[in-house]
Amino acid sequence: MRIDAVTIFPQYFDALDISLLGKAQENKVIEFKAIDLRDYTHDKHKTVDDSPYGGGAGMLMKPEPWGDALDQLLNPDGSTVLIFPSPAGELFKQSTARELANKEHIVFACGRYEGIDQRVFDWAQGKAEVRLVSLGDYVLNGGEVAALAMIEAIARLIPGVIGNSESLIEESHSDGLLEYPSYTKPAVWRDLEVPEVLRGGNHAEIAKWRHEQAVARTKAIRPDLLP
Ligand code: JDK
Repeated sequence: MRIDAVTIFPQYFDALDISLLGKAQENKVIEFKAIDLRDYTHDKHKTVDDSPYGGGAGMLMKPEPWGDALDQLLNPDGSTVLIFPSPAGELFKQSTARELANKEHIVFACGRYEGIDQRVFDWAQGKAEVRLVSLGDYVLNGGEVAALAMIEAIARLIPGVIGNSESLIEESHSDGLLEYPSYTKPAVWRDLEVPEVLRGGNHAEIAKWRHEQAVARTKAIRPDLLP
């Protein structure tokens, strides 16, 4: 899988060289590149923004640098998935990550200011599979942090990125419930004991207890996740 990110702040994506994703890049399991949008400007000041037609507060991103950058990046056969992180997009979910983990090439177009000229989205339709995707219902300063979170959620589903694939199998059996509580040694810490059932070694009983805990937590904290 190849992932590109177009941005005026490529340094954000240095974080992808750390830990499991860094290892996955070294092993050529994933290939990641951050592209500086300013490399596709043609004026002395490398301008990427301008004021909005019709008025209003703030600045917008000009279409020309986006067009020139994406001309270079999108597969000519239309097979690239082009993701615009946006507070106005579809919500990014685990199911979105699963779907995107099967793609050969994803480009994240990371806007700044108040966003990007609408014609960039309109032009890209037909040249790629275009998706506006929101990380959640809050406003960030740009698309970079949202893209980083999505990249991490997608990449960890690719075989060979996470060492312990049993972790992923267990996740897939969690039925969309919140996690059950987990414990490690010591058995007693600051007068707090690890629940007896987990120390008994009865695996059927442990599985039942964990499921009950997950359901109770979900009911209390995220009832919207229950059927
Ligand atoms: C990409 C720019 C910042 C965008 C205007 C008016 C009410 C705000 C600032 N999940 C998520 N949250 N935020 C993003 C995201 C923000 C971005 C960009 C992604 C590019 N910004 C920005 C829009 C406004 N808008 C209506 C909400 C202000 C993704």
